Amino acid sequence: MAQEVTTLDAELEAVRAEALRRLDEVTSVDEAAAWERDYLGGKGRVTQLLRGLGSLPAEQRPAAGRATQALKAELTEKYDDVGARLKAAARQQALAEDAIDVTLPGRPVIIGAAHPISQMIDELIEIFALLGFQAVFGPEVETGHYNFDLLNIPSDHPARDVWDTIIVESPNEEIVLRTHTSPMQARTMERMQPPVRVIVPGRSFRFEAQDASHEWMFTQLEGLAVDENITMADLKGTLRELARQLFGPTRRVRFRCDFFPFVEPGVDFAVDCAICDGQGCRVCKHTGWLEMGGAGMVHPNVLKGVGYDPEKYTGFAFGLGIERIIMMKTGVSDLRAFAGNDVRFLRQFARPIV
Ligand code: FA5
Repeated sequence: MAQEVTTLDAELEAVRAEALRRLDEVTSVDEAAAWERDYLGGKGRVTQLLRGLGSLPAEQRPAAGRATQALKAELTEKYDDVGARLKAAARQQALAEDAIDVTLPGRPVIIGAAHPISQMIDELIEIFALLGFQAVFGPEVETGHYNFDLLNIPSDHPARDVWDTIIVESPNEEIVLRTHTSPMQARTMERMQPPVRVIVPGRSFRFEAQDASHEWMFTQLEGLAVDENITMADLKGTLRELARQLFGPTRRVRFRCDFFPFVEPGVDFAVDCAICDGQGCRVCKHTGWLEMGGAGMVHPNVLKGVGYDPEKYTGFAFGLGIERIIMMKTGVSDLRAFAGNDVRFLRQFARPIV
């Protein structure tokens, strides 16, 4: 009997010594969990000893039970101490790794910006809103009917060849990429009765060789005003005001005769160069003038074509190149840069978003 107790005491002491030695070697939360499994878990050494108590003679069980429970309590306490210490150390380390150095400079935030053409369209819309014009938008893929016929350019008219048209294949109808924003003249007049005052910003397309001032895709701004008693003086006043708003209050505007089938009379209009004050420079090609676009009084045939009475109503129209305006304002010398998607170029025009 005494033999068995002695054996159990020796075993308890052996388990204790081994457990404490191994606990001393534990350096991580994972290792501590493994230690607990080995000694205190369901199949752990101390649990096995407790289960074995039942096989002892009844009179020995109380003392053996107390001794084994005492071991369990001691090991549990030691394990809790070590576990708490390791958890605290792990948390400290995680905090140290996640620490933010608030004295470091912030990372720059790259914010997108509107394309210079979009910015100019916005500016033009604002200028014309003050002059009583409303902005409308139209399709970039057009029928020959709107792009030509209703603009007094019938299919046998030689002027139809002037616009180098990109034709979209279609067996039944002539479909083109609009060569200018002028088709929106007829589309607008078909939809509304005078007084009409609209501008139409938008892309236009021509089958044209590209160079520093020509692109196959470019942006125009169309203008149209139709009412009773509209005269050439209204056209000139409107374009002069546009030039001053864009380039400064002292700018002068020049009108010279030109031909467009949908206006009569037709003019081209230019503004004196704001960069050299009309003295002649690289941007104005030493002429002192910058060409802005074409204009004129709406041709009576165009008014008739949309059902307006040309005896009652008159109107003016103009069309200008938006890239060219930006070039005049900024001195950019190659129009191809606008569609080139080089962010270094585009970034120069970025305005803070407010
Ligand atoms: C027209 O397109 C007429 N629809 C303008 C018009 C409207 C006249 C209403 C009368 C009444 P034009 O082909 O000249 O006209 O083009 C007008 C402007 O568009 C030009 O002055 C130029 O600034 C711009 N433009 C024309 N072709 C190109 C091109 N290939 N690349 C860049 N800009 C162009």
